[in-house]
Amino acid sequence: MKEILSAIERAAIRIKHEIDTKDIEYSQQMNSTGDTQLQLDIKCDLVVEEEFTKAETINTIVSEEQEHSLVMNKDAKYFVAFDPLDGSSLIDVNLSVGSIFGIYDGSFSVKNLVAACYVVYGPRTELVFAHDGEVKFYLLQDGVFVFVKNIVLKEKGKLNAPGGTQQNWPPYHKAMVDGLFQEGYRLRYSGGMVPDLHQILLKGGGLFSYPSTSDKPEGKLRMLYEALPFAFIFKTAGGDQTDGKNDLLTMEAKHIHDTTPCFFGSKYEIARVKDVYAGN
Ligand code: FDP
Repeated sequence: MKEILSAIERAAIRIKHEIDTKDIEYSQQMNSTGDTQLQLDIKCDLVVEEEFTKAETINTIVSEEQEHSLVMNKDAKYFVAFDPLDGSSLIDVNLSVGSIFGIYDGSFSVKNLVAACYVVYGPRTELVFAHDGEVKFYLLQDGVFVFVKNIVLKEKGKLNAPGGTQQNWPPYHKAMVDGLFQEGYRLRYSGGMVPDLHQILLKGGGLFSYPSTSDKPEGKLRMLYEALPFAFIFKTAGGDQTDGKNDLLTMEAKHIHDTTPCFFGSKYEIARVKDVYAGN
């Protein structure tokens, strides 16, 4: 696991450099989910793959930017799914973006998810790693990721980050989001999953939602390298998560790029989501 974390750290330092220096141009290619790739997406994907090639404990990788999985060491223990540059549609307006990693032991089954990690590239580069019952928060200082603190969520937060196009939300979802605002929750939504969830984790709690919508009934966010790693991180930090009806950490992806509706937050807000969704 240490070897994988070191590979992620090396990749993150290189990705930060690419973000700071590379031109923002679209390629002619589309990724597995039909988004036109930026040249930066392709470069960041290559960077992660190169760093993971050096890790002997990695068996197979899945990337958002690659249609198929790639076997690296067929007898090795870990299977790693990643999104090398999440939120890349925010790059041209200079908002924060991130990388997300789900680390599975033995296969890409959710029951084998043993660690999760993300990196936020903002004014500062920060890394969060959940493993062995702890969520550790690191800050990049002078080329080294320095441990800052463990992240632990409060029972109830103050932030509300509602994703998706409102016009396409189910009415009960809209009522739930409005209800939280009426309770005093404040809107905090940039459109980047990594910084939006990072904010909720560091400010102690709140709700991030990306529901099933009329245009995307299966949600938008990808299971193996977006929803499940964050479900693992929120659960480990003492918060909770759901797809509305089910615990995300019991849900198997049928295909490596499957999506799911998802909700992450502190316990109070997730109990509210389950309550509302159970009646609909
Ligand atoms: P993006 O399309 O910019 O890559 O991963 C997809 C994602 O960003 C998430 O980071 C983000 O939370 C979500 O899509 C935003 O979608 P909406 O604009 O539909 O809310």
